[in-house]
Amino acid sequence: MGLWGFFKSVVTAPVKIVKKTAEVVKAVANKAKEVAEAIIKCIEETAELLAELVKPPGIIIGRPEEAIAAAIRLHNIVPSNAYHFGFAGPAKAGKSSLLNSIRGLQNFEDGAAKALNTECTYNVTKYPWKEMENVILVDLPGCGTRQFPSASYFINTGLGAFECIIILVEKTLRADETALAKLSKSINQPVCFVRSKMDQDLRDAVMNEGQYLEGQERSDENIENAIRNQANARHLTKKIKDAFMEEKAKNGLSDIPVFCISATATLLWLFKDPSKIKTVFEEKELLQFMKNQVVQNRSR
Ligand SMILES: Nc1nc2c(ncn2[C@@H]2O[C@H](COP(=O)(O)OP(=O)(O)OP(=O)(O)O)[C@@H](O)[C@H]2O)c(=O)[nH]1
Ligand SMILES: [Mg+2]
Repeated sequence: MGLWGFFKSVVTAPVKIVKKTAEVVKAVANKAKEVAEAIIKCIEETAELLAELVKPPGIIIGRPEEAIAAAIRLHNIVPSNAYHFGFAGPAKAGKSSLLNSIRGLQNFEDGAAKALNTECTYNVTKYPWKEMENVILVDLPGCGTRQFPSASYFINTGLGAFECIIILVEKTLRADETALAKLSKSINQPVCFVRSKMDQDLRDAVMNEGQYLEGQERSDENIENAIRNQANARHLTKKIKDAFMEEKAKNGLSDIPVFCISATATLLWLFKDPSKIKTVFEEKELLQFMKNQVVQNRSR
């Protein structure tokens, strides 16, 4: 069965999200083989996630009633009616941008969550994922600010009500994020760390640190080639991930996954025009994680 046939068989209502698949596959086919294959895997993972999300939600398994009752009151949501994915973490780590990218929106577009260097998210806001009414992406303010101190962030933002929490992290894992993850774990809530902006890191590594250019002239062409090189993206991802693994282990959080991704350079274009993707990071793994939580933690 071809890719298009595969989509058709697993996705019905939200098919628009992947409706341009035939053109997409053609565009992808023109890219370097390794990147093209990785993009196709991301698209497949998206289709599988969507196929799970079109099913009626059912009940969340294993979450203590009392732990989420207050949070449900706070958000006026009923978890058995919808899947809610919460995007939490420190200020400016890329929460709103990731949410927008998954919705296929650039930060400046109508309907996108505000995500600018100069503008912060101050309220908990729910966004539907495309036309799927039962899938809500929840944009949260940054934690550890004067308005949202870390100690009360989990309770005050009602994080316990959500399907799972995606904690965006900055360059290193800090006490605020580890505390959030521990609270989430304590109520059997799935949680993961996401290190976004990997496109920026790869660009910085090449342009400012001279990495991945060994023995080559620093010409614009060589720099651009190094940024478009999947082996370099893979190498940098491993390096950053290894550092996080160590931090997680020190904090007793080895079981919580970390995904290194680029929201604006990969996920956004995956949902808009995959031919624009330069390299992939761990976007497929993040989508896979979201799917697995829905499969494992719902009684349907
Ligand atoms: N290059 C690049 N820039 C990104 C990425 N994700 C976010 N940014 C930029 O980082 C800045 C902050 O992103 P936001 O999405 O507003 O971060 P936030 O965590 O929602 O911020 P607050 O709501 O204020 O806490 C913006 O200028 C984004 O354009 C990414 O994956 N790649
Ligand atoms: Mg924000």
